[in-house]
Amino acid sequence: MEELKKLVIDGDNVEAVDRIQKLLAEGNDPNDIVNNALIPAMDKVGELFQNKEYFIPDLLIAARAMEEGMAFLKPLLVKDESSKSLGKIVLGTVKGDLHDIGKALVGIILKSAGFEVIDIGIDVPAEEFIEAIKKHNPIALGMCALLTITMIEMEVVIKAIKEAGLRDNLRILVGGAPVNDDYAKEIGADFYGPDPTSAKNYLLGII
Ligand code: B12
Repeated sequence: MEELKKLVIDGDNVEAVDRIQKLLAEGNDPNDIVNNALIPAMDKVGELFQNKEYFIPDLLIAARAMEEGMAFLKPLLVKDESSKSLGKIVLGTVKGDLHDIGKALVGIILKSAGFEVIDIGIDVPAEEFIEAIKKHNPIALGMCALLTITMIEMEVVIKAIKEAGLRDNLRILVGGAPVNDDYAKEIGADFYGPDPTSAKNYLLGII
């Protein structure tokens, strides 16, 4: 696990996927690989970036290694999609924000729990959230923001949802590193989750 973590930090995507294959062959659980190696690796990358030891290209190549690792593990984390859906969830990262990894992980875990996940991507403006809610009629919306300057978009989206008359039957979940419980309450979201499992448990509790 430590080796895999280092490979992701170094951005060595080829070796990282190779190491994941070895860990799986040794009998490791795919969830443990995500939680004990991939996520801590990105935390370390963030720390290096903050300390100015890493720059944008370093972030990008580490993110690529993380994404390729996740793409490899995804089929093992997601349950048989033919089973009946527990409900639709629309997921997106707010306008101005290009961070994809955390949201994608939330999507994988919710899918594996049996929800139908409609991931509408990154840099999503309020109008596109509204369109997706109208089109898919989900039981919940999950919004992600990783930047302090983009988290305010979550409030914009919630206001637009209210104005469009779509708030009543919709649970709104928010997450991402700068977001917390107080902020979620302040903007009128229903739930703040620090990780995908808390979101999954919340949703399982409301259906
Ligand atoms: C990888 C990364 C990037 C990559 C993203 C690639 C990609 N495809 O996603 C790239 C290089 C593009 C990038 C760009 C930038 N980044 Co950046 N990035 C990161 C980094 C290192 C890791 C983020 C990550 O993927 N973490 C791993 C995932 C699994 O964790 P997560 O996203 O937090 O998600 C978890 C939870 O939060 C939760 N969750 C997430 N979403 C949701 C949603 C719901 C509904 C729920 C319930 C839960 C939930 O579950 C997830 C799994 O546990 C972080 C540092 C960090 N430690 O967060 C900086 C960081 C977020 N970036 C930062 C910055 C400053 C930038 C840039 C502005 C840099 C620049 N000068 O250009 C740009 C902004 C671009 C933009 N407009 O968005 C800062 C933000 C500071 C701030 N507070 O505003 C950070 C914190 C780095 C730092 N320490 O300074 N970045």
